[in-house]
Amino acid sequence: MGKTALITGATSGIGEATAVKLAKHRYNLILTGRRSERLRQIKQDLEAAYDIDVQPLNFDIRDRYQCDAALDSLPEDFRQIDILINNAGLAAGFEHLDEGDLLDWDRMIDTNIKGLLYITRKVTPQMIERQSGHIVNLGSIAGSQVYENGAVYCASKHAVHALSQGMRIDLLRHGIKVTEIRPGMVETEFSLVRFDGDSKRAANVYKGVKPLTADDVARTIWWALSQPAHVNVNEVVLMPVRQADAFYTARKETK
Ligand code: NDP
Ligand code: 8X3
Repeated sequence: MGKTALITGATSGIGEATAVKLAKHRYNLILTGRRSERLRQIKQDLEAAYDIDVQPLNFDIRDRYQCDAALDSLPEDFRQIDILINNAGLAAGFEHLDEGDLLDWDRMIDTNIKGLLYITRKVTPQMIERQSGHIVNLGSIAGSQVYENGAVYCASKHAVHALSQGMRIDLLRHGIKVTEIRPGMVETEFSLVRFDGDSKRAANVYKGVKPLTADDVARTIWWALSQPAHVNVNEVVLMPVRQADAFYTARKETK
């Protein structure tokens, strides 16, 4: 029986790229997300290309009962989860706090913080039982910097930063590794979601700069996962060359 990784938010972007990377390294995969057709297609593609089994789990991570039911439904062969990639997340909206949409705030807090907690709470007991496992959380540079119009998203990633440190401390005595991956701008569906499908506004985010790709992040996740047993990568901050941090980006002139 090979090793198994659970990746939340595997229907696009970083989660999907990480699924491909781990499939290449012969991990069986549990892939989650709300878009069931995409999960079905990814399962089909990965099982055809690699000698692995993929178990799709179609649920909304904001709902703790759906999280429990989905994980409880796993077949016996998928119950030992060696790697958990807490990736599902989003930014919704881009305005000053006094004009923010409360539904957007709920979406971000419920997905990025509470969803991550629900899944982690469900998966860690069996890692503790085996005294082994590796949890990778998708943080962000927004986990230590706050920019205008992004207060709630940044707060949610500050929470991921705090939770990553807390998990590392609480799981230390069980030999469970915890890594936080904290990228700058990555071109995925992230900006399209943030701007509610406005592709022009989304494209503007990356104007004049070559952003990271989802595969760049997946490669970094694999690097952290493939260290020797006694080595833990606590965190990685990964940036496009022309972006220094949340505030300084050197954009090339474009027509
Ligand atoms: P994408 O929008 O491409 O992917 C987001 C994934 O999260 C999708 O698979 C989506 O699946 C899933 N997701 C969102 N909401 C829910 C939900 N309620 N229930 C279940 N799954 C959900 O964005 P990225 O790949 O860029 O984002 C992945 C992570 O990386 C996020 O945590 C993001 O904050 C972080 N990040 C992104 C950066 C960037 O610039 N792109 C930079 C730094 C961090 P579905 O819609 O099918 O449910
Ligand atoms: C996503 C990167 O800079 O848009 O976490 O917050 S940023």
